[in-house]
Amino acid sequence: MARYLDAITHPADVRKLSKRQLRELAQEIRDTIIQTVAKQGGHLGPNLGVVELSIALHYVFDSPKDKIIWDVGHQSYPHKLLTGRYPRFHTLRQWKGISGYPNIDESPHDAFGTSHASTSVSAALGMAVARDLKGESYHVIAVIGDGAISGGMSFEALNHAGHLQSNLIVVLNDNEMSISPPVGALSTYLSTLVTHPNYAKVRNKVNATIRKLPAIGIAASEKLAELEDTMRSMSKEGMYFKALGFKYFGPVNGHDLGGLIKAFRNISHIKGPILLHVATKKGKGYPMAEQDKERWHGVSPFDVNGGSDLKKSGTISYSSAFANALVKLAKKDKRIIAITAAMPKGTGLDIFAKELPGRFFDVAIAEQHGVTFAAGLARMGMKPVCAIYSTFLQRAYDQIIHDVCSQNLDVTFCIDRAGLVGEDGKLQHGAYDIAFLSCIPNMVLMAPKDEKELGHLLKTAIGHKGPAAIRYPRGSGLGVKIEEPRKIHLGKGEITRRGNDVTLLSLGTCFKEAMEAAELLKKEGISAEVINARFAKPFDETLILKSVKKTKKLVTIEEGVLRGGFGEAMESFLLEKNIQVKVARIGLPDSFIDHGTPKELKQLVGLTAENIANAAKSL
Ligand SMILES: Cc1ncc(C[n+]2csc(CCOP(=O)(O)OP(=O)(O)O)c2C)c(N)n1
Repeated sequence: MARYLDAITHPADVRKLSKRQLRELAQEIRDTIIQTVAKQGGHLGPNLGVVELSIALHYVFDSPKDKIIWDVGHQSYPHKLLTGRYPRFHTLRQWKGISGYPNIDESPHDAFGTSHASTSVSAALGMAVARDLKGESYHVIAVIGDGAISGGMSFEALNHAGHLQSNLIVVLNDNEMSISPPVGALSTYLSTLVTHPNYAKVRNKVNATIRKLPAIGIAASEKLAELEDTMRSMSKEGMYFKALGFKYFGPVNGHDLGGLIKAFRNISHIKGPILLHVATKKGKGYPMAEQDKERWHGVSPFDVNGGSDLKKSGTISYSSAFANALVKLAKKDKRIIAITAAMPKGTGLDIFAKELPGRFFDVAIAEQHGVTFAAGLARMGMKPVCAIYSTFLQRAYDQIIHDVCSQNLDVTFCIDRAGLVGEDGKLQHGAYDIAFLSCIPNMVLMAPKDEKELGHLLKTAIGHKGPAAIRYPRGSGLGVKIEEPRKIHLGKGEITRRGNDVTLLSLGTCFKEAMEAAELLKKEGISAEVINARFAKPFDETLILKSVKKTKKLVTIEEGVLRGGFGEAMESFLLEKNIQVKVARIGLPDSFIDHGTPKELKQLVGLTAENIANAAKSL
């Protein structure tokens, strides 16, 4: 039983509470989030940091009439709890349960779906312009972190918003952290605003002026002019935003509920684009998360008291296997450079950064820049390796084509989280990379069957003159013994089990399910040949042709979309060769796949040994 949350079915219920009750509500929200994330995993630090901010937003603004857009959306748990979703919150990130991100199909209060960084100001501006064109009246508020605001799209959106001068509120949630420490001049600039000796003076002056504004609905022109004068007098503070055409306020303390409510109330009267700079503490209220912000950004289920990870696997992850192999190769070849876009820990490159700091670059949340930066390095004879999650590489598509592949530059893409990622859901699955990379001229695309082969393919990719990509999944490897990375002949697959009746051709780590399917088929007297394709492009034409000419039946297996995928390429290849083969393709459907456990999702799409065996039998 929750004292307050049980009674909050709509944000209007929040407005009925006294200041003391709001503070108690904040504690209840924190407790609920800690308990739920400890059980289910999810984003902890980002949500604990925005509890007061979320309460104040819903206290002052009138969602769903007013639109609140959460950038990335990983910090939307308090918002979900304040908008009637407490009764279902225990289903967070579970199949058919509450999503870990805003989702327009989940609630009218989720004004815009998010998951990738730096989209909120663009979406908010679009909504503000639609409102004005339709002659409507409501507030549009984008809440964006200091990490996400450094992404290119945010610059573009601020630039455009400053030009249009539409009424728009951007709340900068500045906790001085991305997932890892933020990178770049903008974050240095923001922290000078928060830590400047004048901060307290400036903040008091701004707050005092904001507080002097009359209550909602009363004409406030004189006070507004005074406020704008105050702002103008603060020559340096917020200069960056002012130069872009925004009115800058802050920084205000993001954990002072009363102060936040006043600030929101009063800026809601001001016309044009406004930026309210709010200083928050990531992990606020859970001491371990306050201390180690990176570790507690996003977590697996954990023990609330001791903080230990309850799901720790004894097997090395693909990310670590990749990073270890890269360090080995880079120690022998000075041209190798490692690049991440704000994911040093997630990609395993923190290992590389420790060993070879001079050749490690975190470019911030800037996948597009990261890829073209790599192209520049490659043009000058270096061997850059971009480790980017499949879903975030989508951002850099034109850069891959225009800057890397068209010039046949020597960039290696290490595509982590390829395939289904599980609980993070539909906008984080690495579903499309096979389809979107294999159609680009000059691109080589590979996928290892296990963590040992990942090292071999990495050496192959770096040794190849031209662009090459390796895709590998989230999570732990199969537990095979790692060997010294060795080069594999480009485009060579391998037969891992001989058979005569059907060919099971798998790309990547679905190899495991393919081998298990062959065992199941054996029990039914069917002899399956299993091929580990290794290469989606160029693929092993000779090996595949030889096998299907014998078996006349082919099942392709891939953890990527079927449309434009590996199986489709096989079908058109066989058609071109005029070879009659019955084909079944297993992979991801032409629909967005929601959140759930990896096991549930694999079952849903049929990436299981049983389904592969059934497909083979149906042929
Ligand atoms: C395009 C893209 N790249 C990378 C990520 C992974 N990512 C999720 S949250 C995050 C950090 C965001 O930092 P900030 O905006 O400051 O929010 P905070 O978590 O600190 O509240 C990153 C890099 C992403 N969501 N989108």
